[in-house]
Amino acid sequence: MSSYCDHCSGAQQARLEQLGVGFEDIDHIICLAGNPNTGKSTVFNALTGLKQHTGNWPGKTIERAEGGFVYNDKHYKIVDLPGTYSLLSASPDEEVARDFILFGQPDVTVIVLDATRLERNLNLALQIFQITRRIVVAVNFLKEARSHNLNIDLRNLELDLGVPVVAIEARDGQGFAELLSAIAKVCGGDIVPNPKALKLNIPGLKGALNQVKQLLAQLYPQLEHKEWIALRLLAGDASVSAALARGDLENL
Ligand SMILES: Nc1nc2c(ncn2[C@@H]2O[C@H](COP(=O)(O)OP(=O)(O)OP(=O)(O)O)[C@@H](O)[C@H]2O)c(=O)[nH]1
Ligand SMILES: [Mg+2]
Repeated sequence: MSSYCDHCSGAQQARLEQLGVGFEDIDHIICLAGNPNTGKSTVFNALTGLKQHTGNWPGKTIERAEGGFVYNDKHYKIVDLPGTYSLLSASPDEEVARDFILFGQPDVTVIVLDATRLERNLNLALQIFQITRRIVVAVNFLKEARSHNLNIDLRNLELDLGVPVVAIEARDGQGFAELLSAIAKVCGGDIVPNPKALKLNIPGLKGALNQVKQLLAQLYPQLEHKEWIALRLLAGDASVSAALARGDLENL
């Protein structure tokens, strides 16, 4: 497999214009996901400037921040998701992040990782891999990691994950040209990420999954992401079954 960073090294100089939301003709919607305190909002602020819109997520007291920017003549809307450790439990933050990645139809989900806590951060990343393939990983806090003698081999990480991986120093504004280039390439189909899925070698799981998927297809023909939802139902995920029963997942 070729390295996505080969593409990134030829990154065009970012021609970044910052716009508030509300402009027409958005070409792409992207979102920022990751554990708490990985630098998502720092990236968001750097890309959107001060022209951003904040409000609450519908029906929740969780802040929703979205903004816009133009990169290489394409208009992007970017949504800053709440930081979460997982997408699996019923906390409102996790519900917001999960539902947006599932149903907000982002063209790219940028997963911001903290290099000093890579293993814990990858837990969430692998959960996102189960939902969408359109992923760019941005590794932040690399300087801090180095100062703790943690040397992260980004090229191998990229090969292992199967998605573009870029290094950023969000607070210093470094790495954004490469990040924007990777986002644009995934949006435009020049890079097709191939996220490595967890192998589910559990006897009988495949058959059970197919049965639940068939049932879902009968009951909720419009429902997207049936495989992921079936998997969560089999895992006994109370929040997903409640959302399904309420019709929330179907209507999103
Ligand atoms: N040293 C260093 N600090 C950073 C960097 N990027 C962000 N920070 C700091 O890390 C802290 C958290 O950054 P945020 O951007 O708020 O993180 P977040 O991911 O939005 O956090 P939540 O919204 O709580 O999930 C802030 O104090 C930032 O200034 C970086 O590249 N280097
Ligand atoms: Mg934030």
